Amino acid sequence: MTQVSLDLYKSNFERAWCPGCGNFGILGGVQQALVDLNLAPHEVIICTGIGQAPKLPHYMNVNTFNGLHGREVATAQAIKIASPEMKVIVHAGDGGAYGEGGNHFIHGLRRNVDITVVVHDNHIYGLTKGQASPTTDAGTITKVNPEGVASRPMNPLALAVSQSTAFVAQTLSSNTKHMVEILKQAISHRGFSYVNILQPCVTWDHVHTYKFYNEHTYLLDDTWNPEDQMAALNLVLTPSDRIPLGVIYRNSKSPWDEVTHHRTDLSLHNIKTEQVKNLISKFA
Ligand SMILES: Cc1ncc(C[n+]2csc(CCOP(=O)(O)OP(=O)(O)O)c2C)c(N)n1
Ligand code: SF4
Ligand SMILES: [Mg+2]
Repeated sequence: MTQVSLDLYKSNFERAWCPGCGNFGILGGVQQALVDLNLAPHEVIICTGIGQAPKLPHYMNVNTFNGLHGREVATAQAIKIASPEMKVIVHAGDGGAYGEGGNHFIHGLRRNVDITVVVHDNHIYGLTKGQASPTTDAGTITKVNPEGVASRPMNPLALAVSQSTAFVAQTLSSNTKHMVEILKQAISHRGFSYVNILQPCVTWDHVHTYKFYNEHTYLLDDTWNPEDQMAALNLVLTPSDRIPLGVIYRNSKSPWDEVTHHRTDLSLHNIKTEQVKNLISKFA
């Protein structure tokens, strides 16, 4: 099989992101990961909702389903079940994934359909001009929180580890090498793979800057065992000003298609075929 080239994924659409936005790095990273995995654009579909992060597939040559804000995990699961041969990837913002789509995210973690969910965590609602999202730090002042955000931020990594999610990782939009490696592992892993990408929003968030991440992040090294769930939970629950990057937790539990296949020998495709045959027989 010939090697897929980066040019296949390139598009000429104008990119409506602020200069310096972390989304540029993520766009380059996901394209490189798909090329490294030798996946052609027709084998991949990226599902998104609304936001700055969800614009990503508009700027590359790939199949896209752009649906409602926060509903991207639901559509991605349906597409994967109907088209198991496709690589199905979600790109969502922290607002869409953890706020408006929080319910889909939680149940996606435990349902374990074989999709990859990439969250561009910029700790803010970027598109709608800087309101607090579920991951905004308590005390942050925004236009709608003049006295500071009162709620504590959500801990989505801890949530994912606690639900025995198949693959849980964190990376940084400006560390291309690390991000590409993590995305490749996530896309290749069977089951629900979740990657939280720390992404500076240079317009609305003046705390989580490139400098901040350079000073506060560190790479998990070879001594880290991502199969130790309790250690992973301890890592992401323990308050620290040092932020880990790497595969935090993974397991090889049977994904949804294997579990359901064991329960019935009627695959979705067979059901569809039977229904079509019945319909045809009515009109024959
Ligand atoms: C159900 C619903 N709620 C709210 C909105 C308005 N809305 C669109 S994008 C957005 C915030 C996007 O923030 P995030 O998901 O973090 O993505 P970012 O723009 O930061 O990448 C909101 C509140 C909407 N379109 N639909
Ligand atoms: S508002 Fe923030 S997230 Fe949106 S394009 Fe600008 S820098 Fe990026
Ligand atoms: Mg956001």
